[in-house]
This record gives sequence, structure tokens and C-alpha cells, in this order.
Amino acid sequence: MSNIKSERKVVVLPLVLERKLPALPYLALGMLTAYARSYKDGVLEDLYDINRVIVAGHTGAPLKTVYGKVTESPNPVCLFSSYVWNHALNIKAAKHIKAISPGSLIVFGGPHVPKYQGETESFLRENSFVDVAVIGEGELALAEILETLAPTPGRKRNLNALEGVTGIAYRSDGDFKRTPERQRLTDINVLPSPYITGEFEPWFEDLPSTILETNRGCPYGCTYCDWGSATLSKVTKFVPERVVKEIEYIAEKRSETIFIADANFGMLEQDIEIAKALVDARQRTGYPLRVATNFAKNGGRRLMAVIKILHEGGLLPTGIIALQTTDRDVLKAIARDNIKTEAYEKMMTYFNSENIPMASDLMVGLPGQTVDSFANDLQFCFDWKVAANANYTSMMPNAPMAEVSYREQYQILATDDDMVQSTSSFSSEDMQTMKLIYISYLFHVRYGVLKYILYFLQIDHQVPAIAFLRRWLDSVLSNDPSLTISSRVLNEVIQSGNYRDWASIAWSENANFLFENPEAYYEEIMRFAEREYGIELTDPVIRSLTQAQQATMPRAGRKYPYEISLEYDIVSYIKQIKDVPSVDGMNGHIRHLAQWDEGRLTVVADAAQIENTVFDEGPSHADAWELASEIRFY
Ligand code: B12
Ligand code: SF4
Repeated sequence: MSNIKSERKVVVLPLVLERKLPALPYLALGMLTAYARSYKDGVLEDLYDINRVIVAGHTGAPLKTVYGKVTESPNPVCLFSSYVWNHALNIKAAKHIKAISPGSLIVFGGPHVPKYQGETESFLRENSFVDVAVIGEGELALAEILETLAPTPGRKRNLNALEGVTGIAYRSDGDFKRTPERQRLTDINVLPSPYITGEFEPWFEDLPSTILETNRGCPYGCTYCDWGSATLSKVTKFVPERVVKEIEYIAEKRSETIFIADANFGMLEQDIEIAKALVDARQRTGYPLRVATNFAKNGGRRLMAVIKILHEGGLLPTGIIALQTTDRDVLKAIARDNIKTEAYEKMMTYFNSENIPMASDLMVGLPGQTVDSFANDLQFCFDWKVAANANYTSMMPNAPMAEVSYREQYQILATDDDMVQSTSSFSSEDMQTMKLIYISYLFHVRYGVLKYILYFLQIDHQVPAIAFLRRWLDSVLSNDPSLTISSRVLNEVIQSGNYRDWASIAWSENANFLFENPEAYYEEIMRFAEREYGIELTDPVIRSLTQAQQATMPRAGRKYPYEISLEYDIVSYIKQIKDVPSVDGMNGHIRHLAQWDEGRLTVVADAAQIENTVFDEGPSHADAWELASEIRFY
């Protein structure tokens, strides 16, 4: 039956479906289609019409356009790349596609496709419209799938033919088949760059952020990590010439942020060359504006060089340290005890000497964790002047943490949306307490509402900041009558936002009572400190702290630059803190606030920050609620 229909190539549709996201999970699909085109000198292009990556949803074409493409192509191959944030959307769309095009071949891949024995089968059983699930690295697997299922005139696709393709699971005669595990590529340079080959060409311009892959693999094997087969493995690298070309392409397309996908950027010698290429691109084209990545965890020479190059080139406003926790028992439980906290300390000391503000990721909900260990992690970040950014632990399907034996060992219970709720070391009530401590930290330290007062209390009066916040929380929760403003702060500002899952806080006019008169709150806080810790603060000290602290907060109607005179020179006082990598134990080596002469403080702000005191952004590593001044250090 050699009619027109049989001569038509089968259409391959790589679909990126998105809601309202700052970035798109597009890179994987581009890697797949670029390789499929080049496979065996283009043999697949004779058989298939491989589309460029299609974006649909919020910023792309409406979903119905995609569905239209599906129905106008006989038996298309639809590719879905699944991550935790788009999996549900992919599933919904795939189900619809199968309904309107029963002859379509639905192929799922990506880190959210479960790899564990039994789980992959359940995934296929629950989602009867998925034909093939690819586990792990996908380029070769997809090319082989397409080759094996090459359209034959007059014959229906026969999935049984897929038994020779490793690393997949598929539906076969009403049952499921799983083929042996696929070994990762030893030389990833056989993979063409999807940027250079134009896989994203129709829409790739002015993207807020772009992903750059310079190597694959990670020598560590943290149990919560869902990087599937890439962890605990040898690192394979792309040659720098290729990466440099990609950087040039991305910069020409004016992408603001380049997110380097490596697990440990700064670990390899070639990373220095890549960092220089990024700075060079910025100088020539004005882009990217910044670089974000997971830095190497060894604190080594190459890492320092990379940080210096990126920072001096204006690309690294904040150094990010993937701390997660400093607790030895927790590190052991999550198999991360081969990453030493001392190496982080080395890194932070370096960041400090280069004057680069620091942020760190922490995790809430790890096995082995307790309320105290989490509080210690926050205290560690406070001491090292690092803005802590806590993420709640979720059970990613391919993380070692999802294995039944591990879950049993640590008695891990998760919510319906896979967020860890309790383990053998903490109860679900403890989890709520950790969230509350974190969100109080976020408001008072990260956003700066009490930041300088807390540093002062810790350094001049040995009141550890996180212990103070915990005592404040306990007292407010037990209705301490002296904490009337604090009670409103906790109930009407801190707890009013959506802090349940993603540790975010936002406020609007509901916080006016506080920001119209922060002085009253500071007075209450300092009286509370005096009473609880038996310390005495003089009026000039209270006045200097209050004035400096409130000056760094936005205030509606104020003119900038805003300059104030202070009874004590707080700028010189804080400079001492700025100069040391960690404030831990600096009490004996500091000139206390009350020992300084008079001083001045100048605060600057842009127009947007002076309009009101509403804060409606979720936290990121570089959020900036506190205004810029000589005292700000993160
Ligand atoms: C860039 C990145 C981000 C960026 C942008 C993400 C985006 N929207 O594109 C940002 C910083 C926003 C981000 C945020 C988060 N991320 Co992230 N991120 C990454 C990172 C570093 C790179 C992703 C990438 O493009 N890799 C390169 C591609 C080529 O590799 P790949 O994705 O693995 O794809 C290969 C295979 O999986 C397979 N494959 C993939 N799709 C398909 C499809 C088909 C049809 C086939 C056949 C094969 C296939 O073949 C590909 C090529 O070999 C990965 C880690 C990593 N290096 O992969 C984490 C990763 C994807 N992120 C992860 C997580 C958990 C998050 C967060 C939830 C973290 C947090 N706690 O806040 C957030 C949530 C984001 C959100 N929007 O809600 C997890 C995802 C786990 C999961 N099950 O989905 C990863 C794997 C990290 C990890 N180690 O756990 N992330
Ligand atoms: S969390 Fe980071 S260091 Fe740990 S295994 Fe995953 S990629 Fe590697």
C-alpha cells in the first residue's frame, strides 16, 4: 500500500508545557532532538519529521494549537520531559493527546519518571496513555526507539520490537516490559549542541534564564538527590570549545541569567576557561547579567579562581553555598558526610575576603534532623553572615531516599504531594516548629527587620540570635502580655502568608501597623531581651540601634539618600563584623557599640522601594527587602 499517507514522515513533537514559570524545562528535549537528527548520519530524518522544541502554555502557543498539531499528524510521536514542577501538567496533556490521537506514541523521560523496580511499572499502570518510559540519559535511548519503531508502510507500530533498547520500560501485549539498565555515555561530546543546531530557534530570545550544561555526573550520592543515574558517578565533560560557542550564542540572544546545570561547577580545570568566556560574553554583548550554579563543594583552588573571575566580571552578585546541613548525624543519614563543613568554611572565608555576599541552601525535613539541629544550621549561617534559604525536603521518585528500605530505616512519612512530614528523628509537630523558626528567621534576618539588633545582642551580650528568636516565638505563642506588637507580627504578618510548603512570606497593607512605627516594635524587642537575658541597655544604645535598624527598612514617603546622625558610630561598629568571616566567638575582640563615638548612616533606595512597604516576592537567593547602606553585608 504505497499511497501518499505511507510516504509521509511520522511527526515527532517535543513538547514543553508550562504554567507561569520563570524558566522552562527545555534543554533536555533539545538535546534529544539534536542528537536524533545527527544519529547515524541523519537516518532518522529520512523517516521522521522531527520538530523543533515546541513551547506551549503560558508564554508559548496555547495548548489547543499543540492539540491541533497532534490531530493533523497521523500517529505522531510525542515527547514529554518530566520534572517535579511540570509532571502533573505533562500527564494531563498526554492523557488528552492519547484520547484525541489513539495512534500516537507517547514517550516520557526525565528525572520524574520513576526508575525503581515496581515504581516504573506502577507509573505505566496508572497512566495507561504512556507507551514508553525512558529511564536516565535519553539521547541514545530515544534515537534507538525511533529507529526500532521506524514507520513501515501498512504496518502498525509494534512495541514488542523495543526489547533490544536498554534503559526503557514499555507496554507490551497488555503487560509491561523493562529492559536492562543503560550505561551512561562515556563521551558526551558525541551529542550536538541544541543551541548551535537551532533546536530552540523559533522562540529563543530574551529568555529570563537559560541552562548551560558543561559536564554530567556527580561523585557524591546524597540520598535526597534525584539526579538519578548521574550521581555517584564519573564526571563526563563537554569540551570547553563547545561550551564557549554555546555561551556566545546564548549571550547574543540576550538571556539574563545563565544557570549552569553542573552539580559541582568550579571542580574542573576547564571551568576557569568557561568562567572567563562568560565574562567575555558579558563584556562584548552586555549578557548574561548573572550566572547561577551549584558550586563545587571542595573549596579548592579552581573554585576560588572561578568565583573571583565571575565576581570581578560582574556576573556573581551572590556566592551560593549548597550547605544543606552542618549536622554530622544528618550528614551521615543523607550520605553527604564525605562533603566536609570545613571545606565550606574555607569557601566562605574566601567569599568574605572578596566582599561577595553569601547565600546558602538549607534543608528542612531530612532524616536524622531535629528542631535543635535545624536551629544550629540557621545559627551557623547567621554566624557566617550567610543568607539561609531553606527548602522543604520532598521525596523525589528516583532519589535513594525513595527506596523502601531507606524509608523504613528512617520511618519517613510524606504528605500526598510527597513532602517529608516526619521521620524517626522529628515528629510532624517538630516539622511545624522548624517551619515557624525558619519563617521567623526569614522575616527578621533575611529581610532584615531585626538584623542589626540581633547581631548586636549576640556580639555585645552573648545572646545567640536563633536562640533569641526561638524564645521570642515561645513567649508569643504562650501569650506573653508584654509582647503585644510581637503577637500581631507573628499572627498578622509572619503567619498570614503562604509558608506551608515553600517557605515564602509576603505581606501587604496588613503589615502597615508595623512599618509605620517600627520603633515601637524594636523597643518591645529590646525590653524583652533585657528581661529574658538579664541584660541592661542604655537609652543611647537603644536609640542608635533603633534608628539604624529602621533606616535600613523601606518607609513610605521618605526621601533618599536618607541620612541620619547617631549617638554611636554604627557603621564602624558593623565594619568589624564585616571584616571577619564568622562572628562566632568575636566577643572578646570587638569594640562594643557603646564604646564608639558619634556617627552617621546613609541609606539609598530606588524609586520602587520608597513607594510603599508591601513585599510580595517569594524568597530567592538574592532577595532585597533591606535597603542598601554602608552597614548591609548580605
Ligand atoms: C536548571 C535546573 C533548575 C533551574 C531551571 C529549571 C527549569 N525550569 O528548566 C531552576 C533553578 C529554576 C531549578 C529549580 C528547581 N529544581 Co532544578 N535543576 C536544574 C538542573 C541543574 C538542570 C536541568 C537540566 O536541564 N539538565 C540537563 C538535561 C539535559 O538533563 P536532564 O534534565 O537530566 O535530561 C536527561 C534525562 O533526564 C533524559 N530526559 C529528560 N527528559 C526527557 C524526555 C524524553 C522524551 C526522553 C526520552 C528522555 C528525557 O534525557 C536527558 C538527556 O540525557 C537539574 C540537575 C541536572 N543537572 O540535571 C536540577 C533538577 C532538575 N532540579 C530539581 C529540583 C528538585 C528543583 C527544585 C524543586 C528545587 C527546590 N527545592 O526548590 C526547584 C523547582 C523549580 C520549579 N520551577 O518549581 C531536581 C528534579 C527532580 C525531579 N524529580 O524532578 C533536579 C534533577 C536536581 C536534583 N539533583 O535533584 N532547577
Ligand atoms: S545533591 Fe548535589 S552533591 Fe549531592 S548527589 Fe546531588 S548533585 Fe551531587
